[in-house]
Order: sequence, then structure tokens, then C-alpha cells
Amino acid sequence: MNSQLKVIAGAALLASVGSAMAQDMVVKIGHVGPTSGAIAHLGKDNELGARMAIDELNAKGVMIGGKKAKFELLAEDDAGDPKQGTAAAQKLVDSKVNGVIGHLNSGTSIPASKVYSDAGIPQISPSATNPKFTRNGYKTTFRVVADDVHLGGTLGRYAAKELKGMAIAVIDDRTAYGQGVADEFEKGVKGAGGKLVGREFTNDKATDFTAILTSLKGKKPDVVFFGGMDAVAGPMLRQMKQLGIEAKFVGGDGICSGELPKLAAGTMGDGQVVCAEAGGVEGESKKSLEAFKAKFKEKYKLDVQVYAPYVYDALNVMVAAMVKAGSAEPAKYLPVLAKTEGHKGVTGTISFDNKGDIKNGALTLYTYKGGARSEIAVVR
Ligand code: ABU
Repeated sequence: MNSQLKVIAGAALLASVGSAMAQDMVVKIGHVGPTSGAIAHLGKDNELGARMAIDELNAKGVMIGGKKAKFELLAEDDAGDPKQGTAAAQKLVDSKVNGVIGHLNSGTSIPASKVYSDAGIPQISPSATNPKFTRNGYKTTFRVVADDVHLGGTLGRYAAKELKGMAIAVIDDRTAYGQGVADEFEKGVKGAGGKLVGREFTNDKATDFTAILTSLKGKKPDVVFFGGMDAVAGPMLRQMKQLGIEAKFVGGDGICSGELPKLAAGTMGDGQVVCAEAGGVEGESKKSLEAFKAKFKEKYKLDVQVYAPYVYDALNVMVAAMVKAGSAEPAKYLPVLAKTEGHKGVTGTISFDNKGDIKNGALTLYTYKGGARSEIAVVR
């Protein structure tokens, strides 16, 4: 081939590559969680779950409606604050995202769900457990975890029956999640014939619980339930120890993190804490979750906190619906997403009911031994 022909052939090759690239489509996935503030470790855990899914999808090469999809993650920080949550949601809507995974907190996910609904953009929360999240009648709202009715109720029954709590005290942080899960816990205790001896509240930024713990100490509780997050539960456990309160400490998924022992500064006794993650796998399925956790550790040099695998699954469920619909346009893939049935993820099988809730959601009860989470049981 002479040099002129080589130039022409090269130009043709470039043109064909250019044309192939023009065929590619960019799919923007939003992610929102608190990557700053007291529970930034949980927000970052979630965001890394999303990054892992995006990296794998791009490496695999996913075709949507005959075009190769390039996934981009638009990650926003809402600091766990409802106002920042709606601002982050609006920013993602303005950026024309194709879908959103998040938010982490119920207090941010619920108000943000209206913003996404108004814009017709599907939103899947991997961790917001307040039942109200999926009860506003929005067709765009989904979650891949069980809700607080299941979570709080199960823990309430467990505290009354298995822990044989004769004097159960309840504290909550007055957030949508903390107050809601504490209310459901109380119902579970009462339904199982347990005795409640006191209810106190704090807030999600508090660090000093001396007054409420001193008041509860007088009621001699053998179980203290806390509705809130690990960043508050840790110092609360430290102060319970200082005040000589030997009660079992029970909480929902918000306290059930890998970080809790550090936040409690080594004051947790083995088996003292019982908490529940709002999902769970049994038998053979455990292998995929363990494989995910190992892969996560290798990639990020971090242990999973709680919800990174649920974020990973939520994002893959969303993309599976785009592939099946042959389109990443929200209006086109939303009806397919709503009909998700039997999606095999690392956190188990995901199907949505007509509210957008996971069908047959499981819980995993944990305690802590030697500073590490130890599974008690998976409960349906
Ligand atoms: N589910 C616990 C943490 C997130 C939330 O619901 O606020």
C-alpha cells in the first residue's frame, strides 16, 4: 500500500471508530447519601457500592436498545439532612439523570421522592426503611430492603421473647427513621406481652445522653432500644457503661454497622448489642454476598459497613430494567422496573410489589463478639 492509500485507510478507520462511538450512549446514574457528617462512613460505603456496580457494568459492556451504554455516576452528598436531600435531588434532576440510587436516610429519601416523582425519574433506596417512603403513591419510588414495620416489630418481639426483657426502655433520635422504628419496636414488645418502662428521645447530632440515661437508670431496664444511627449509639453505649447500666442494647439497621464497636470505644460487652440489617440471605446465596464483600475489600481496602451490597443490587436492578426495556429513558424503562421479578442479586432475590417495596424482605439479626459482627439468624 502506498503512503497516500495508507492515509485514506487510516482516515476510514478513524471515521468508523468515530461512528461506532457516536452509537454509544451515556447513561447517568445519580447516587445520594451522607458522605459528610457523623455518618459519612455509611454514606461512603453506599457510594462505593454504586461505583463498584458502575465499574463492572462498564467493563462488561452493556447493550441497551442496540447501543453500547457508558454508565456515569453522579454522586451527591446530602449530609443526611432533609433540605440538602431535596437540593441534591433537584440537582440530579437538572443534570437529567436516567435514574437515582438513594438516598441513604429515610429523612432525606422521603422528601426527595417527590422531586424524582415530579420529574418521572426512578429512585431506588438501598437503605431507607421508614414505611412512608413507598406509601405516597409515587410510581417512581422503590426500595430493596425490608421496612421498619418488619424491622422494629421483629426486634420488639425478639426483645420480649428471646432476650426475655422484663423492663424495656426505648430511646429515639426524632428522625423519620429513628422515631418510626422505635414506634414499631414498641408495638412488637406490647404484642409479645413485654413490659415497657420508659421512652426518651434525643437528636441525631447529640453527644451527651447523661440526663436521659440517668432517668432511665432509675427504671432498672434490662433492655434499652435505640432508634437512630451508629454515630449516636456508640457514645450512648459508652455513657451507659459509665453510668453502670448493664442492659442489653437493641437497635435497627442504623446501628448495625462494622463501625459500631469503634464508636463505642470498646465498651460493648460480647453479646450485649443485638441489631438487625433490613435484608438477609440464607444457604447457597450467602456465597454471593461473601464474594461481594471480599471483592469490595480487595478493591477499596475497606470492609462493607452495612448497605454497599444493597446499593450494588439496586443499581443492577435498574440497569437490568433498562436492558429489558431497550431504553434508558425513564418513561420507557420505569414500567419494566416496576415489574421486576426474581432478579438474582448478591443480597438475594429482588421482586417489587405494587408499592415498590421488596417482596418477602428478610432481616438478619446480629450481635457483636470480640468487636466483630456475628450473625444470629435470618428472619422472614
Ligand atoms: N434504615 C436505617 C438507615 C436509613 C434510614 O432509614 O434512615
